[in-house]
Amino acid sequence: MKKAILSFLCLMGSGTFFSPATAQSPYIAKVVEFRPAPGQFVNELPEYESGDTEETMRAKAEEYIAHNNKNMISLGGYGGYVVVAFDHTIVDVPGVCDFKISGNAFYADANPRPDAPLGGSCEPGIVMVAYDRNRNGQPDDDEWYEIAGSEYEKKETLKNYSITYHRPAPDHVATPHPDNKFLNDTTYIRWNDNRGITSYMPRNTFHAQSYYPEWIKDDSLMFTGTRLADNGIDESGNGTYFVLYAYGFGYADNRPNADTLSHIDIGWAVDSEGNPAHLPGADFIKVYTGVNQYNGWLGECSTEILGMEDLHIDAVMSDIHENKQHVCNLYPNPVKTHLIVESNEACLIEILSLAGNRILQKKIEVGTNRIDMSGCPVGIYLAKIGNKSYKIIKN
Ligand SMILES: [Ca+2]
Ligand SMILES: [Ca+2]
Ligand SMILES: [Ca+2]
Repeated sequence: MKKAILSFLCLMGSGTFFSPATAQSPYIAKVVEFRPAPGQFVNELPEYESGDTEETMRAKAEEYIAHNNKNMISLGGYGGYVVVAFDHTIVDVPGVCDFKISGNAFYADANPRPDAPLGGSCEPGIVMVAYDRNRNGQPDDDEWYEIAGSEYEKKETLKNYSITYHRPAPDHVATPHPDNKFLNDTTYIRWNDNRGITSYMPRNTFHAQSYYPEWIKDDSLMFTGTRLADNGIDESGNGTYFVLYAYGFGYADNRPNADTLSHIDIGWAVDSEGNPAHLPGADFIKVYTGVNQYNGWLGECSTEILGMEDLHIDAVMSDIHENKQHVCNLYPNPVKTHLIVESNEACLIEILSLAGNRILQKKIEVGTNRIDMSGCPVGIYLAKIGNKSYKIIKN
């Protein structure tokens, strides 16, 4: 008996253990950084008040979108971004989407023809993920990986696009549009990009507040990233009716929240060379407005965010193989009947009781394996796969 306890303690010492799933929240725990580009909803969503700083605006953005609060923040024009953190690592369960981002995208036609392009107000944001490799809870030295959505490989998608916006001078004089009564300043926010273009974000009559983030002290703001092709089309031909079309998948605020095409798979993450990142999961998510387009009276394309959600809070990040050799995921936790084991390697799994007794031993294959635990009493078990062990809760 002594020997059994001793070997169990050794197992405890060498294993990787996880808190019960109930301790974790599926929603955003923290806004790490909020830096919108200029835009017609900036200084309103969230509201800027005199004296606000980068920190107080970060806290306001957090109050808006963390913990399923579901208030809306706007990232402004191209490049504006928000970085959020969760209270756990969102596990990349192989082959399925792992989290969703809620925005305010909608289709103009609620019942479109099956063959019709889906459009309305779709304002796609590029999604990036980071895994907290040094486990310090901060997105510091951790590499960011882009979610390669449906447009990633297209030639119209610009990589390493940079834009700089300039705060209007205090003595700035507005230039109203000669024909469009809704645009009261066509030279409002000057911007230039790294493709040699200089242009302006106009001001419209619907939003009278400053469009440049008031709490930012710098007189210019630079953003760099991937730029998607323009998705807005003036269907009227006379500037009265713009439709902003949805891209396929892999973007924020691009598909209505109820559409599963708004869900994101961490498995789509790629490094800066476009190679699959093979992350065990994501601790931090960044979203930035991915289109640089001004759609007449509708204003600039701006990604909006209401919240994010881990789609499988019970998934267990069981094994973190930095060498990318053996990847294994176990879920759900707690287990009701079957433990699901996704493995990229054929190997043995052993289930042990807390007393160290072997309950079962089974060979698992590459892919999805279902381990029947319906005959096991409620309690805590250890799954041993290769030289790693994982805590399993059976209820
Ligand atoms: Ca996945
Ligand atoms: Ca870190
Ligand atoms: Ca939007």
